[in-house]
Amino acid sequence: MMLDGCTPWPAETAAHYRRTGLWRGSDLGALPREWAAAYGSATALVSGDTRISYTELADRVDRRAAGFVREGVRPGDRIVLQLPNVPEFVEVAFALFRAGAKPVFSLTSHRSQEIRHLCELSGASGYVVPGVFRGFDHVALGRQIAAGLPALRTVFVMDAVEEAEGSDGGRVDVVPLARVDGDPQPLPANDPSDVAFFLLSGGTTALPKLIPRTHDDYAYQTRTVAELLSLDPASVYLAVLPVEFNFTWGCPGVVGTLASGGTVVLAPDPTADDCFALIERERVTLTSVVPTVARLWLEEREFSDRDLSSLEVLQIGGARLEPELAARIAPELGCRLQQVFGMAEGLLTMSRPGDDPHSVLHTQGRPVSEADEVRIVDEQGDPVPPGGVGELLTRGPYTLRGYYRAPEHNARAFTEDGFYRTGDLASITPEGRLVVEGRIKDVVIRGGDKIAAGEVEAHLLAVSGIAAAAVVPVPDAFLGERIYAFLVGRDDSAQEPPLTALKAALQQRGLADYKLPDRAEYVPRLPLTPLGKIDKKVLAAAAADPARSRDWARVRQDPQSPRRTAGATAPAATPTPVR
Ligand code: J2J
Repeated sequence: MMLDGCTPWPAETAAHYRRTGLWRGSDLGALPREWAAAYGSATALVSGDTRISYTELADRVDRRAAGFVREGVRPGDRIVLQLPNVPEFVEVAFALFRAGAKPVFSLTSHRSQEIRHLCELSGASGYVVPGVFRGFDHVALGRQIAAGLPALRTVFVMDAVEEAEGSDGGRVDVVPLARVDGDPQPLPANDPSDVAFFLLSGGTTALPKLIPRTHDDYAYQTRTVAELLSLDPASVYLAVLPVEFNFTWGCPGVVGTLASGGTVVLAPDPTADDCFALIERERVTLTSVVPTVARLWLEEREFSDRDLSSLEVLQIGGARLEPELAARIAPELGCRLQQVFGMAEGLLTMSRPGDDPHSVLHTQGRPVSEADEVRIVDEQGDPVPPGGVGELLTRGPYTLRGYYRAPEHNARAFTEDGFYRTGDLASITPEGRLVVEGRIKDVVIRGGDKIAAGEVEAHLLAVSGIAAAAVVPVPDAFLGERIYAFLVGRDDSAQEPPLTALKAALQQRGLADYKLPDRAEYVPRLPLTPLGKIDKKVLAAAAADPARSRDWARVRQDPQSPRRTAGATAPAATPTPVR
């Protein structure tokens, strides 16, 4: 049985995946014990000076699982998990799987807006935090959120905290992780087709969506990718990006490496200094980064005398990789480049060892599973001719069939026959390799971080002095894209808030820093398409070229004109289509 609010695969499809051996009846919570039986004293995790063997990891997971049960965590409970790249992340995630609870993976950069939404949407009963991390007090945030959300009963905190009473009036329990400990006890096994945890969607909507991942589908994904990369006990994976990112967690990442008996090294941050030192010290063989981090590393390489010769494969994905950057990887870092196109929703494509050099530089490779189905369709949903560009649709054994508790959004995001509309534009080469050509979804990809334009716009509109807002990506040599906001000030406002004031207001509202606009431009009104929607193509072109004329902003609204504008005089929310 799947958790309520999730969409299962159709029964006959699930039966097919089982019959063909893709889904093997896995239980993620049972894995650490199975791994310990196979790999025992080998090193599973490295973090700073701490080294944890497979046996120790399984013991810690068992004790923590018992501890969570003692603290009232029950099968089916949702627990928001917000920890940095530390062993506790891995231990807590597996302990929660073991206890049948479902962690909701959140970024450490998330603030009150995101966390409150995640807690509310998931109905979380617990929230796991680092304490004070990078100057931000997550315990205080937990108390503040719990004060308005009765379902949230416990904040579990990694660092020691003073037992101060906070804004919740003492209603919420603040429990140090050190106390989440108990003698191992037999716990019921998980149903392999049930949800194991939730990933966060890169999102196209104003509020982020939750992606349910099942035990069987995630075990299949990680196993398949680990096999594709021939991981074995000699493999050493460096977790550079946040562990909660699907790329780092399971592509093959942490889970795939542990399943292969290898060693996972946790990097505290992606800087070249720290990562090169770890690659040298731990003889790292594989790691995964976004293009921005790869660029940073290439810039630092000539100033570093670290020995990177152990590194065999560098996976790069999460954002468009410029062929110019791709071409520098093998010669300058001395390892093989693997392009990865992926999404927390499922589908992964990647180049393979032995692929011809041209395709490694210019394509994102083939789907990892024979059972992945991909379609490229035009605006009507009809297949484009072979090689043509269109929207990428996909379904398969590890691609979701529906977001959690989002029936209306699901009706738009999936076709009737269960294909997920990715919002990415792609083409397929005659050899079956995917080439990402752009996207139609309203998202900015900034250094690999996904920012839903609609989410930032909604917050901008709540800032005083702003009547209309449109957020678009603007190309950037280092981050790939930055966030550019076009704003229309209110007629009645004495002054339009400058960028610094805008950012401060958004931070004040509790929006994560990575979503703050990098630039803002005030215009008298926003351009509209003939159908009355804000014309983001026009805005994106204008953002990319400050010298480009802003005609649409100057011309007074003319009901006869095919290109209309929205702003103070015509609010973006209620445009009337031109006939
Ligand atoms: C262009 N755009 C890309 C690529 C992802 C592995 C790797 C990445 C992700 C990820 C992931 C891209 N070129 N190579 O989960 O396991 C954009 C697309 C896609 C969106 C998904 C993994 N690789 N993208 O990035 O859920 O627009 O997953 O739909 O964060 O990133 O973002 P996310």
